[in-house]
Amino acid sequence: MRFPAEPFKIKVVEPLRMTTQPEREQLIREAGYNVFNLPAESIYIDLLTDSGTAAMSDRQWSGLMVGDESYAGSRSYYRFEETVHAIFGFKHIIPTHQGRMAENLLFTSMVRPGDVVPNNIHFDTTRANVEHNEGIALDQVIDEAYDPKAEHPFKGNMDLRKLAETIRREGRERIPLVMLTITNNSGGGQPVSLENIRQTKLLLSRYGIPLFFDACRFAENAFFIQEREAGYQDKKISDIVREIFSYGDGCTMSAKKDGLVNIGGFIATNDDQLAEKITNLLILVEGFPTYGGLAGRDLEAMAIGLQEVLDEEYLRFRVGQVRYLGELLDNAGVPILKPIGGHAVYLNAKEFLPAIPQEQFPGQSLVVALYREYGIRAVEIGTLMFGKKDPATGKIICPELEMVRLAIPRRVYTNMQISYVAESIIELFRNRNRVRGLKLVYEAPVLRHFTARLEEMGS
Ligand code: PM9
Repeated sequence: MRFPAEPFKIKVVEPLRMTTQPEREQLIREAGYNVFNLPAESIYIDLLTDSGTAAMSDRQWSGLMVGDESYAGSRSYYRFEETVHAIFGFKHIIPTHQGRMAENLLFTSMVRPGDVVPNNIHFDTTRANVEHNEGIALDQVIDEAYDPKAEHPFKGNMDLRKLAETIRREGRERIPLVMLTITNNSGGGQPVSLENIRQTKLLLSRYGIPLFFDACRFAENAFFIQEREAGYQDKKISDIVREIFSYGDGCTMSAKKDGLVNIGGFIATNDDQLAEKITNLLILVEGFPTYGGLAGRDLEAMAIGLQEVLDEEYLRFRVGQVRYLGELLDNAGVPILKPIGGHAVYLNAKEFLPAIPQEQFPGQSLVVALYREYGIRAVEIGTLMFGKKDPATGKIICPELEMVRLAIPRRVYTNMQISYVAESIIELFRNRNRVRGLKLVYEAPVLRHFTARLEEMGS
């Protein structure tokens, strides 16, 4: 079967309220045309993020009931530690409440001012945590990643020539670690091949530089390796995962993605000294090492989720559902980023709304139209998120890519709801001349997209 049907049945339902177009018209105006300001109850299909939005299984919910809430030495911690060790193979497992705390502890322990941290592409929180420690976050992904039409099977790959040149230029002493984000979220949820991981490790071993994974979507990355990389078609996902991490010295993890939980994360490392440093910091800012800012029940749910995510039926459905949405849109001529990634479909807003100049936020205009017309919430990754004012001229400097991300929560929406999303976008594409541009009326000095307020042009 090309697009697998749901490998689960629904035991608990959460009713969705259908709002009317006039209601949404008023709500989006009151929200300053920023979907972060909308009440979630007014949304029919919420594709803002795939992070912390998964539906837990009956096994995970029953795990919550047997969570051990002891302050120290909790049974749930040992179960969690054993599971993470079995899946990833690392020696020290340190729980955190989510991914960015793992990044904060890792970089605080490893990065000194002026250090350089290469990655395929840093996710926002990774970059911010490197910079918070006065380090320089460098993106070294292959060039194809920046071409929305390039059909590379492993578009998240590290460019080894760029990385080798960085090491030569900066010197080993200024590079405390290199990261690989699997899958590469900021480049469209694109995977990294095992060959590229192996070669990255080989290069770094020559200089003794540690390799860490940003492992949020590790199982989806392993699925793409099984599907696309020669020699891996008959390998089990769990074996592919073990091989990926065998080339790493550690990882950070936001379990809100491939951990199938609503909160949780961890750092893993083989380095005894680093683990000790991180653990001492953890006690200061998160909690005792056997709970790390989580409840015992969260550790139980995370341990079960990390096992469930390796199920091949689940992964075939998961990646298949994202692909289903992408192909429905592509077949109708809607411009999307290719190939379709593991957790999201990205609309190319520049091509979707060619009549709206980039200074008038075509990505955000598309996001607004999707909510107002159909009750769908997506997120802009374009001029509102990354555009900057030139201090000399006052003109907006626009990013190269103007995208809208439709991130699919795990096990939450049925294929029928996904069809509704596709049909809505196709209809909007046919009526795209009606969509109006936007202008900014308020922006915060940093991360402006979260709180910005806008108005429609000509209003
Ligand atoms: N990613 C996403 O929507 C959550 C919100 S971001 C403001 O894609 C990677 C590759 C991520 C990621 C979160 C984090 C941080 C690290 N790396 O949200 O702190 O995609 O658990 O994880 C979001 P936490």
